[in-house]
Amino acid sequence: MARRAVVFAGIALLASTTLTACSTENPEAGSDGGSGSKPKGKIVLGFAQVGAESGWRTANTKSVQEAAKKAGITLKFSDAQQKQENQIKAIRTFIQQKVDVIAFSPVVESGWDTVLKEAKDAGIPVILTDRAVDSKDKSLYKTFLGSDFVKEGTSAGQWLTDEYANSKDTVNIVELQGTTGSAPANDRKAGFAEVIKGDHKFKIIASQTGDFTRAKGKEVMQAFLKSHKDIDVLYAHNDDMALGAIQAIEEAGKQPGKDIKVISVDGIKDAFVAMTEGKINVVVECNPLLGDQLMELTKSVAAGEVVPERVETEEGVFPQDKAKAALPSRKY
Ligand code: GZL
Repeated sequence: MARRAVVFAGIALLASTTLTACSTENPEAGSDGGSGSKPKGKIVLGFAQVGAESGWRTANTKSVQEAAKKAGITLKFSDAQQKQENQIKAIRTFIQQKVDVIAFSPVVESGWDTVLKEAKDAGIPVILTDRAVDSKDKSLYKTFLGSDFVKEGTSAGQWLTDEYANSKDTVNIVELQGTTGSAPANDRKAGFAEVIKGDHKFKIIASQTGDFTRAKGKEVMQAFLKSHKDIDVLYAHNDDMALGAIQAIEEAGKQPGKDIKVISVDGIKDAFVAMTEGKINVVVECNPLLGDQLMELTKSVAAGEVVPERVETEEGVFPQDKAKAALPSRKY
């Protein structure tokens, strides 16, 4: 999937003022203590977050909240606990509250046109951050800020084909997919499959969702280990599932990183520690620190300015031998 990506290089530091308020589970609380009136001159951003399912998500939420405070933007924040109906409800609440801008990370790609049309009819611009929607109507949102998940999948596949370049043996792979229907799960799977399809020695013998969580990642890996005695590689769509799977691998008496090579995505600190311990072989970075860029875009769309259709974050690939040196400077 070729994409015109505009890498948003610099992030202007924003004047700091106080964050007036940030509702937690329920956007009803609002930034004005429920009085209904909006602080004069302040932009009000409604942000509907996916949930708190992973270390990546926690870092992403912290980045958005800190950046809003720094930018002097009033943030109304909601946590959907990984349920689309909760995100839709939060967006409708933001519309009723007449926020200036709505931003959200769609938990899954489909089913957003109706509520996005309601935001458009209310004259409220929408920014997609982190995950994308599959809507054909590009007028329903102003821009997408986040990663190229297909590229992350191809980077994971490229590491594998390099690692086994001189091997003729079959390489049995199990895959822990992210949340079913989500853009990162769909695209990381597609990118990885695209790269390995060129060499028939690579066989994905099992592939199932672990919903981006440690607990589910462990549970599904336990099932994989029970039904497959010949697993060579685990490809996990995020670090939390990889870390859960590592526990299952060790409990099965095998060495993660050696008996079963582990490829992961995100780049949270715990994954770098696991790489220094030899338990993960490579991490493809997915940057959650989108807060400052999101606030820049929020100010621009609130002012009616034209913004790039797509703003991508810059990310790297960290093989195990790079982990020790990189760990001290990891920010999430
Ligand atoms: C990717 C993000 C994914 C992370 C997971 O941008 O949507 O969701 O890879 C997180 O850790 O749960």
